[in-house]
Amino acid sequence: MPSIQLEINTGKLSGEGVITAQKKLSQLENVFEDEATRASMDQEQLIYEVQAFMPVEEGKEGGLYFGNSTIFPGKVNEEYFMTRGHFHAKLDTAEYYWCIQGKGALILMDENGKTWLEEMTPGSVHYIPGKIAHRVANTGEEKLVFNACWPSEAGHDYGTIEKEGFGARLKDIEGTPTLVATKNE
Ligand code: PAN
Ligand code: ZN
Repeated sequence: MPSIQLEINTGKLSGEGVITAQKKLSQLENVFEDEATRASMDQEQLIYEVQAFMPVEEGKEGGLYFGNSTIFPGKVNEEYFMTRGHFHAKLDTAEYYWCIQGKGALILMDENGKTWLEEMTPGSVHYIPGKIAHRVANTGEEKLVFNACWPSEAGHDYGTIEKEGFGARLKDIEGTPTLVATKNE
């Protein structure tokens, strides 16, 4: 079994089998409410980076995956840089997130569209129950770094969020991160 290293101060993973993927603004079409502003910004801007260690085949039951996500600071108009967000494809599978560095919000949504958030600060631990969509926004001035652990059978359903979105968006309203309900809620 390969072994990996977690850099304790930065949450970064290294070792055999760790994969890294980056999301630039160019890859996040229609993720932010103000698509015209997103399209007018620097498309090379890195929004987030994800590392994952997946020691068993994807979809296999009983295994666990381990990840590190870094979201860079910034906004598209009033909306903070954030992940795409997803339900798990095997809907009733849970996940842990824990914050290493920075300041942010874990945005959660149930199947009825009810949307709420948990604040992320270094050391905060977040249990995301099954059937709950999850997305993270960086509300601070520095990088937001968190680790995650999720079941190998979970998979990712991005399509539902692409089609229906979350019930609310996290915006900087006069300097305060505020959940603003979307029209289709
Ligand atoms: C995380 C997320 C990661 C990136 O590892 O996949 O933070 O967010 P998106 O996948 O929504 O782009 C996780 O929740 N895994 O299940
Ligand atoms: Zn997940």
